[in-house]
Amino acid sequence: MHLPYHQRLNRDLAFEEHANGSQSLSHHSMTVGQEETGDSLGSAVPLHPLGVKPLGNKYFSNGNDARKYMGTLQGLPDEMLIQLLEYLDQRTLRLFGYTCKFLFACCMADDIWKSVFLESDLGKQSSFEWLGSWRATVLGLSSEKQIQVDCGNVFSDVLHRPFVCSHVSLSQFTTNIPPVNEIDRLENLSYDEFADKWSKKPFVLTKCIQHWPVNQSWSLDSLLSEYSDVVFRAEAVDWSFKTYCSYMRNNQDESPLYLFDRKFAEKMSLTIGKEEGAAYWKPECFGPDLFELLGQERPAHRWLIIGPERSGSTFHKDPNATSAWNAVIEGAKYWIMFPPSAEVPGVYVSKDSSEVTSPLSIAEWLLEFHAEARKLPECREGICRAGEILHVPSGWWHLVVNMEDGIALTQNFVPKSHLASVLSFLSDKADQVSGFKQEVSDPYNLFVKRLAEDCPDLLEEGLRQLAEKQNQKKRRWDAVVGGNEDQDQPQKKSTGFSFGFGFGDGDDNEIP
Ligand SMILES: O=C(O)CCC(=O)C(=O)O
Ligand SMILES: [Fe+2]
Repeated sequence: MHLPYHQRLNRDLAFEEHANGSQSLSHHSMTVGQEETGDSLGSAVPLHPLGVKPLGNKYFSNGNDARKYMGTLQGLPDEMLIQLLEYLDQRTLRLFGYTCKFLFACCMADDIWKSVFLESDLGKQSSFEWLGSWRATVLGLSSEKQIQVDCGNVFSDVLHRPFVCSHVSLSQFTTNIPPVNEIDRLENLSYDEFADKWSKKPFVLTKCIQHWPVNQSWSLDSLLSEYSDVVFRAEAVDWSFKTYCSYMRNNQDESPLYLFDRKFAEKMSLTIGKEEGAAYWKPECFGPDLFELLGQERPAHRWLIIGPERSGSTFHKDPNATSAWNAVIEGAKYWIMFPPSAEVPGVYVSKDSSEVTSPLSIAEWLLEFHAEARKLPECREGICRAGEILHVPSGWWHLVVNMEDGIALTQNFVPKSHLASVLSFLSDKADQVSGFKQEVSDPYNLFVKRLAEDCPDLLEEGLRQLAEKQNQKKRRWDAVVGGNEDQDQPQKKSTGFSFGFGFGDGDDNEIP
């Protein structure tokens, strides 16, 4: 529940310069409240920059409600109003906001301006001046030109929630990890130890990447001075590193854009591997990576990851049933993980398990589901700090959040112990296979062919395990649908309902 405001502070209102030089809204001084946090937030969330309050606060107010001054539009729910605003062009959106306070607060919602930015000419440029918000950047408004209106009588969860999410303290989620949940931390491992005991468990290695040159030489500052004009991919945009850094260091987004680039080695002219002058190499303990047999035809497998505090990855499993390692060069990442068969609270998977339906933002998931998730016996949590590397076993669910601005390197791989899972994924979930170049039309058969040429014994064992997995699935299916149907692929029969198989070793129970 949201509690009423109890502190008060003064706030001066400023002018916003119109494009034509005139000014709107008069300058005056008002008081707005400092809010007290609700139970779920754990620690103080600062005042919304416009003074917008959660809906619940309306019932503690003196009846002065900005919604009353919206004319007929007050009949529309907040969600719908925001949706309508998404159809407006930037000029109309800006002017519409000057009609009343409630609409002003709606028209300031920066997510709407992010879409405006992406569709504008600026959205196609790789270098430009980032001015601290999407709206300011689109309109070219420096901070002294930005209007500040006291919206203390605007009560709206839709408007207030993103602000809470982008300011909630992460430490309440990343501390007090129950000891049984702690991801194992080891100094280092040999390949034999990994293969015998660790390939199906997450772990952090604290003394594994110390000798990587990048571990010593990379920092956000050093990358900025060396690669400021290199253009990297950050979700939907390709930005120069200097533009990304100015965004990273000054934004209020609930889900900040995450730099996730798979062509970084070419772009930065890096050599990766054990040769002279290499920037880093894959750790020996993870052993042979069977996707190396695919050479140039292997799917995308390594990424440079850079992001601000609060950026990260919402719950997902890594592609094509691959395993991964993730090495932190600067910063620290909080990981929360679940084995393949777990039902993760707040994560809703589509019937064919091909996608996570409407994933919540990281902050929303943490606020709504973290406490419940942490109590589950399968839950694993841990922090991977600079100079450490974390192992993500094939099929494991994971959510990752950066506790500080940081840099990481990640690589996906196929260890021998997960060959059958990867073969099973490539053959039984062909529609979900991802990351291969378009020319690779049949990844399963290509992989089988390469395995047959280079390591036939491994292939034989992998196919034997694959057949076993498929038989197991069929037996489970028969047990559920009553037995003697003549079908070899349970997925092919649609029954129009969905259920989960809560048994087995977990890496194959994703039948719809
Ligand atoms: O560092 C992160 O955000 C995690 C990345 C990740 O999970 C992935 O690349 O699959
Ligand atoms: Fe991942």
